[in-house]
Amino acid sequence: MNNSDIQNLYEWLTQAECITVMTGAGVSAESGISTFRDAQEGLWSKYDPMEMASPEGFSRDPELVWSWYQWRRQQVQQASPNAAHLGIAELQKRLKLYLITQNVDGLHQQAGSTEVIELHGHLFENRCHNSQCDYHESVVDIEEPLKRCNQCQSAYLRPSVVWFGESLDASVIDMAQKVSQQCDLFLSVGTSSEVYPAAGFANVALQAGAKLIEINPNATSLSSKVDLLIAKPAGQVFKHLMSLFDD
Ligand code: BV8
Repeated sequence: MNNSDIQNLYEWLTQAECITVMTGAGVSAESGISTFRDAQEGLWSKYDPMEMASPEGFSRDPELVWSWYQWRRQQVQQASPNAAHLGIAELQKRLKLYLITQNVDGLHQQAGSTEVIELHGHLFENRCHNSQCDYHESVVDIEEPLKRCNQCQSAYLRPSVVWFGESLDASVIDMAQKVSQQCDLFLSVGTSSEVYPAAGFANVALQAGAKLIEINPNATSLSSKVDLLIAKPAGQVFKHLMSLFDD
């Protein structure tokens, strides 16, 4: 691990007034959760996640999409937060730090992070697919088969996540916009920076004069704009970084 990168990261974090962190699926990779663009595993390898995480995909084959989410819930239930989740949670206790995530796995909260801005909803909640019906469940049975809403009987239950082509909650967008505008240091961790509006918040921070750091083993469309690029797995970076806070 390139010590000067981690030393710079440590110095920029401790000198910053206000930090905003944006995470994507890559921050959960070292917890054993496949990212969105990695080849899906086993049974799911022949399906396109972009297709399944969409209302069209659900309407076309609700059983298939429901089973995919139940499989993902089982994958997440067997996973634990890794050093990146734990490091970000610890930094939140020591520094003025806001956390935006595209992930729906809840691992940031499990690691101890609070006030997590979940752009794309939460995997372990269900809601009715009929937008006129307000039925939702905050406890899910990961073995339960696809079922119709108990309240309206007209639509199937589906996970309370934001699918491609669906709008994000306006208040969540406002919060993410605000914390991206007011930070002087923005960290993009484990995201391909391809999904909008999530990928736009780094540019909001840039326009507001913030310094940008990207932590990702692979180059992204953001990489050419950042002030510090750490092309390493997030878990390794945060493990090393947090040892500097302990010195
Ligand atoms: C919207 C929840 C307004 C579900 C997700 C046509 C029609 C409609 C919309 C659009 C359209 N064309 C474009 C759009 C906009 C669309 C979009 O951005 N599409 C992209 C593909 C171009 N966005 C939307 O639809 C959004 N809504 O715009 O509403 C609207 C409404 C109607 C009509 C028009 C507009 C909604 C987007 C939300 C979709 N839901 N998740 C679920 O999870 O099942 S997004 C999904 O992708 C996940 O949340 C995931 O997090 C996210 C982004 O991906 P990443 O997190 O970046 O993950 P990815 O796999 O891509 O990359 C992982 C990265 O980690 C890699 O770079 C890898 O190198 C790195 N990595 C790997 N290991 C590590 C690592 N990094 C660090 N450490 C490691 N160890």
